[in-house]
Amino acid sequence: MLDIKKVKKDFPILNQKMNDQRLVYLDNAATTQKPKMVIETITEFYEKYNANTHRGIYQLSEKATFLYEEAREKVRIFIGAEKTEEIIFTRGTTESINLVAYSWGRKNIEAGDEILLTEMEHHSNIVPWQLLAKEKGAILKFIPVDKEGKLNLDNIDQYFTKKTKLLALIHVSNVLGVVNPIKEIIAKAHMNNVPVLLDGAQSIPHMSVNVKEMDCDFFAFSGHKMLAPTGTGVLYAREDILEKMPPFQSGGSMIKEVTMENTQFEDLPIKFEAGTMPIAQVVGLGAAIDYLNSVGMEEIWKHEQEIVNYALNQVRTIDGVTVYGPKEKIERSGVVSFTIDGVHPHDIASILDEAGVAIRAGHHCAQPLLRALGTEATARASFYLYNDQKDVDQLVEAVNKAIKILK
Ligand code: C6P
Repeated sequence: MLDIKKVKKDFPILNQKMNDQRLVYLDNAATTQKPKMVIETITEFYEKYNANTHRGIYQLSEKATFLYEEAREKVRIFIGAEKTEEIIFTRGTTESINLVAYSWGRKNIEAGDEILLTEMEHHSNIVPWQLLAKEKGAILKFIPVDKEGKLNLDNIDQYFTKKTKLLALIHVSNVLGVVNPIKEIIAKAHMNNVPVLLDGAQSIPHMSVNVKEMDCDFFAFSGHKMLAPTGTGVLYAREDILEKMPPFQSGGSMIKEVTMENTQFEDLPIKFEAGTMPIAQVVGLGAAIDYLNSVGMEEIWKHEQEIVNYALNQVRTIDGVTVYGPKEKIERSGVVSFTIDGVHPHDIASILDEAGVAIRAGHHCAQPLLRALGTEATARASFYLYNDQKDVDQLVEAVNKAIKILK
């Protein structure tokens, strides 16, 4: 069992009032709060070790490089990758997916090829492929969701053709918390010789993830959704794939030698890390991984199951509230998306804010999914390891208040 009181104390921002109420932060799918350990690591970095990496022949730079590369090794172990060369630092999930679309996509996708996505995707895993498809004359295909928002996988083989060059899909939905049966989907894709890119933005913060066991070819995620600073993200890809990919951005750092005509690129992973990277933030990501490991990913997942089910049981019984997503009790990450009949979700979020409860309202950057669910916007409460039943109670009380005021 998680000691939530102790966990909460690790997050200074939570120890404050909002509109004279206890702050209840339930927008964790957007970004998470940072524990003291991460904040102190960044401060310590700037106070003691700040220098540019992979360049300086002096101790400070060597120390900064060591800490940066140590964070890469922590990421490697955390996601179960084989080699540190397979871990590329980016600004976040969005940049990781853009890297693949720009570099791998431009090299491998031709006119008439098909890129398979799903209707559940975040815009970050749609728009880069739309741009690539337009440029190359390729075709985007979508695995649909059913009325409840689960992928319709009854006859998954029908989606793969000889022209399918990539399956890019979300691991856990940011709108519904639905966990896709990724191992089965990847096995099917590989049987059809199709590589798979997984958007892990909403899985890696909440559950134990192993890229080797899942057997994905690419795995993209953001540090800031797993307690790390903003400006950090990761692209994992198998070394043999990365070796064949041309650089994404280019300039300083990612080169071995430049003449006026030509450039010899650095080895992996630096080949994909052009310019000065967010060094302190990456070191902070390493500290966030240490923190998550000290709590335990299994414990975090179990705790979120309890909180999300406690929340679902209560929110579902409120008159006039519609909760989106599968009705049966399934494993889902800590997300509850809901609407109140006749009330715009932005109005719900404003009233909840007055009650100290921070949630997100809108389309959650997943408009095709929301349309498939028959709505344009929802209110979304998303939980993390520092949320407890008291937080859910404050949410439910605030929703009831919103109904009284708005209806
Ligand atoms: N979803 C949300 O409130 P970035 O912004 O690059 O760190 O992450 C993009 C992204 C990609 N995939 C999924 C599944 C996501 O949930 C997100 C970010 C936030 O739901 C902000 S829109």
